[in-house]
Amino acid sequence: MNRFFSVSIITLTILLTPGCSLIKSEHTSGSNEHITASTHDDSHAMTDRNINEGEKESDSVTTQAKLTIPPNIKSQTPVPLVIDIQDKEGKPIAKFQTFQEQLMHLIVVSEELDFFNHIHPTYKENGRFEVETNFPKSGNYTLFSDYQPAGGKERVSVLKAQIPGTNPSPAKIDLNLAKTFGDTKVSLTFSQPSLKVRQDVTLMFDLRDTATNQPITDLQPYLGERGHLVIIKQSSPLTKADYIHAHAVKDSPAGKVDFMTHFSRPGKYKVWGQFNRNGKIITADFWIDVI
Ligand SMILES: [Cu+2]
Repeated sequence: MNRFFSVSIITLTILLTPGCSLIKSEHTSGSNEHITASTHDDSHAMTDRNINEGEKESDSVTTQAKLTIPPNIKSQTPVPLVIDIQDKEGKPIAKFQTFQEQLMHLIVVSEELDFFNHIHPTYKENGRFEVETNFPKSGNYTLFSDYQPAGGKERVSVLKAQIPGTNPSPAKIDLNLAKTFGDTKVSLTFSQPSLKVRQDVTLMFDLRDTATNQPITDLQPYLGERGHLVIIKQSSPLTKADYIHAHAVKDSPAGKVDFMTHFSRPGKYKVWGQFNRNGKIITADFWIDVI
């Protein structure tokens, strides 16, 4: 453990209630000059009714995720990440439930949302998960760690890492909804003429083979579903409230994958749809505007 140190942020995640999450962030100070974590406070005011409604006693456990990475990390070099899931007192949470075929889903994004990585840390023991990732450039990164303690609900803890160097320029926002990703042409349409807050909306992905322009016929389940969609609101700094993981609608015609979701705040959002074409994962990313 000597050459490891803790990145200076611990996020306490309390009670994920459906459609509404309550987060308490606790910040400890870091001592390393090469990596710091930005502080943020994404506490939400919620009523007692929301907190208690439908919550079982067994799920009232507060969990926190702690990220440990080696000092002097560089961009474009594999970085070993250690994520410890603990209760409020810092005792390891030892048992997790598999959901979407994994014990933990980890989404790593750059603060500008131009980099996205969806990886699955390996569970060691005593609440510890390990994985390697690559940070492509200097700047701030947010890691959304998605896990489900045994007997509890799915939780998302937010972790931060910083790669030293020049600050990257802000993302260029391209609202084009049709793009080609290798041998797949992907276009995105919506159930409504425009995406409005506080409405249930369906995001519809149409996947065609680049060579034939016909709907793809080799779509396989990816992590047990027709596709996965991660949606993150453009914000600085990024917080738990900016993260949405949408589930694919079960039935849709060949070459089409639909996701239902809901936006509570207006703004620019980046979406990453992930699909399995015969073992090859396609990540189709788009910017969308919610009014
Ligand atoms: Cu995953």
